[in-house]
Amino acid sequence: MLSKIFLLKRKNTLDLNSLDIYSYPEDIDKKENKEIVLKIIQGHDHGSLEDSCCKKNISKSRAKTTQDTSNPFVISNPVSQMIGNQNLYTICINAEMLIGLVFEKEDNPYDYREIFVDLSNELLNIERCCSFKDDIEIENFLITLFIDIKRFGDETLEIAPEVSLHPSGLFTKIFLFGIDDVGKSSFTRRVKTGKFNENFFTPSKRFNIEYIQRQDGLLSIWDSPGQSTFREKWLLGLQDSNIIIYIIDVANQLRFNESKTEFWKIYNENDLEDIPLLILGNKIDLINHNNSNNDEQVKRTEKEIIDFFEFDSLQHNNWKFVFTSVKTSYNIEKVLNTIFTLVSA
Ligand SMILES: Nc1nc2c(ncn2[C@@H]2O[C@H](COP(=O)(O)OP(=O)(O)OP(=O)(O)O)[C@@H](O)[C@H]2O)c(=O)[nH]1
Ligand SMILES: [Mg+2]
Repeated sequence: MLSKIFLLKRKNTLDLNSLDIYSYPEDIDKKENKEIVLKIIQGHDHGSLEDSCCKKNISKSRAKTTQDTSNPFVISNPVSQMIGNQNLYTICINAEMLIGLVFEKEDNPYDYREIFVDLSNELLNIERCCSFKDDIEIENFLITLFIDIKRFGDETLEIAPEVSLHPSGLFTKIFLFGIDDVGKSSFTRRVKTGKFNENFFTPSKRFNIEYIQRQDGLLSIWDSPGQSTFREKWLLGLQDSNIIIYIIDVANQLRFNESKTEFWKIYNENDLEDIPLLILGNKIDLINHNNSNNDEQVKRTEKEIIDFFEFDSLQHNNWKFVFTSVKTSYNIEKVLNTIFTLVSA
């Protein structure tokens, strides 16, 4: 389990005794022992934080990007180090700073290789959340990186062995997509844990893969990130799916157009006719229906949504629309049964 994150940054001098040190949630070395810090820097690819660790990559990147400044931060490959009893994993940024993760002794830092590099790149070069000029900005960046990597470790790594150890019955890969904020991660959590929390989830930044053993077989839910910058990753998760689930937030009509465009973009660009499709109209609890003729209103709303999204024009004979509320659990069990019905049809 990840226990700490730290950042070592050269001040404006080449003197390694004069570094800015940030760490979260605790100091990397309570005794402020400079020796350890120097050993960490030395241990990173025999680096000195002056030139060696990623200078080569920087010059390559500068040569390539004289007009293109899209990736101002060059991120080196992570290096695993054991210093004393500290299990460390460090990357070098722009040959002037090191970011380090501190793990429990029994952890394998290489499990975190991809997430460490991808997330650092995402935060620094896509979201551009930190320019390293301001202490608060640096601290916020470190906390975000720490929380996201820890979440990956807690959720993905602990769950992964279940698949190889206990697969039984039918295996179904579910690709869950939809624009941001519609409830994909909440749905996945509800199915996995039975829980719902109004403000639990931050927007997803990568695929969150959950395995759920049901009587009818093992489900693998690929909960995708819905924000526009991440939608190009959808195609990666779509491969080899047994069913695709598209989620709409029925209470947010202002975003129906955007949701419709994104759905048809994926549908038209890929051969999806043969894959079962389940469309969920989520957050039905937020629509105020008059109790006396609830059923009729629900049917009318369903028709309006299907008309608006033009789902009737799908070249598909194996699709269904179901209203859900992840919040109240309305139709969640029905969705799970429908998944098995559609997949085995
Ligand atoms: N009222 C209501 N709120 C819901 C429901 N499902 C999810 N929410 C809320 O909607 C918000 C967004 O939910 P998420 O599950 O994070 O949405 P997401 O689709 O994973 O969003 P991205 O990860 O950004 O793509 C959260 O505040 C949830 O609590 C629902 O059925 N009813
Ligand atoms: Mg999400």
